[in-house]
Amino acid sequence: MLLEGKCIFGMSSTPNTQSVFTGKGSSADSIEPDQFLPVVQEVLSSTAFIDMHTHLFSPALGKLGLWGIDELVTYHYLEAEFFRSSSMTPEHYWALEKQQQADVIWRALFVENTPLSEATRGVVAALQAFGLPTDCADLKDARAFFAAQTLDDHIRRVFEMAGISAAVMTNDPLDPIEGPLWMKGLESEPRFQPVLRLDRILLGWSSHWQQLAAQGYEVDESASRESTSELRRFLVDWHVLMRPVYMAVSLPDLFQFPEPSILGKLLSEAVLPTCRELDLPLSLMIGVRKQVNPRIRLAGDAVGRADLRGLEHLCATYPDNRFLVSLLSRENQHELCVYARKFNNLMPFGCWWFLNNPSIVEEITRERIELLGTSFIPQHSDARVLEQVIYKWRNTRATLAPILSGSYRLLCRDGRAVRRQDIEHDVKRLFVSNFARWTNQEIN
Ligand code: RAT
Ligand code: ZN
Repeated sequence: MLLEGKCIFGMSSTPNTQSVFTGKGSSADSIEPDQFLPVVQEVLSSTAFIDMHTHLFSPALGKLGLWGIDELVTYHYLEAEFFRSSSMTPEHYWALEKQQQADVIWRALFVENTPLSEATRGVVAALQAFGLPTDCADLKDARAFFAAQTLDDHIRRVFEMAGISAAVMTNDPLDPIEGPLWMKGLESEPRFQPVLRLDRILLGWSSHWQQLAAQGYEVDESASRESTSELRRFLVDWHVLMRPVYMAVSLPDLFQFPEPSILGKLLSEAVLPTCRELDLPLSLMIGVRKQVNPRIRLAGDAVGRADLRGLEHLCATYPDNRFLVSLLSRENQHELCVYARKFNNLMPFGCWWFLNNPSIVEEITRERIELLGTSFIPQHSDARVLEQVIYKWRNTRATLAPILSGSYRLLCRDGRAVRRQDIEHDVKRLFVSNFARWTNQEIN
């Protein structure tokens, strides 16, 4: 039993009721249990995190980088909710201009209804963070505010408000807008770390191999042996252009490995060996069921439970590859922790997309701490619009604080004192150094 304010063994059946703290926990600087929550909150808010998966873009990538109120309100998470609260058809909605789309969503979700969902509350929180009204009939004031910002200062301010030092991007070399910008050569921007995203290549080879061919790589539709060695050359060349911190792909719930498919071949013969050669981790985001409702476009993807034997095979067969793994199905989360206990080349990360709600984040994070200690990465924002990092990271900190302090209370009850530096070490490991170590980045 935990005695309030005192970190001692209090079990009546325990013969020795004296403090049994030894080693690093025995000093006078140990924290009283009733102080765990405020200290954890303080450490969480004063630690700058690395946001290890977003869809944000550095200013050098121009209009790809989304920010401001119209983008916030037309986030695809909100579009999905809009069609539940409005009779407007998707076809009608897509024919509107961006500002008109934002206006109809604002009216349906924020004026005619109370914005209670996680995604709608996020917009409210972002407005409030800038001192903007949160219950206006229209978006006039918010538009005026964002129009008055200069992007570079705004990014600095937003990162500071979100408590992040860097955002990791998602960069597709075959994106028709993005690819040519990289080919011209882009200055590196430490606040935005590149990632070589491989979805078009790995999942859409039959309609994208021609793009590689046009860039001078000798590839063919059947992904012959020569093609896979040319794909390796392509990846190495793009590594030189982008300097990515990892390679990534989002995979369906039905993903299997090994399998006699183009995906299986490209993974085993090109991507995995190149990741080893370049010493880069591969991020696998598994469980998406693409376009179950194509009428609502980006909002039309769903989730399916995956069979993780493919992941087991990858971790077991390629011990020299490192895998960052996020799974979309809630039902897969416990298995992921178990696999992470078996394979130290597997780093679970984030509570992705439909999982990024406090109730589910809480459940998953508790489970991960209980099974993995601090050897995982609790969250990424997946932000698509710059200001989203403000609310997403605020919510993560708010959800994590009681979970972490609860873990310290249990540890304390079991006989180990906890000091502020222990908490600082743990928070840094979870939100900075696990990722930095995995991606070979120096941290101070
Ligand atoms: O969360 C999202 O915004 C999804 O649409 C996906 O982009 C997902 O995060 C991904 O990276 O594929
Ligand atoms: Zn994403």
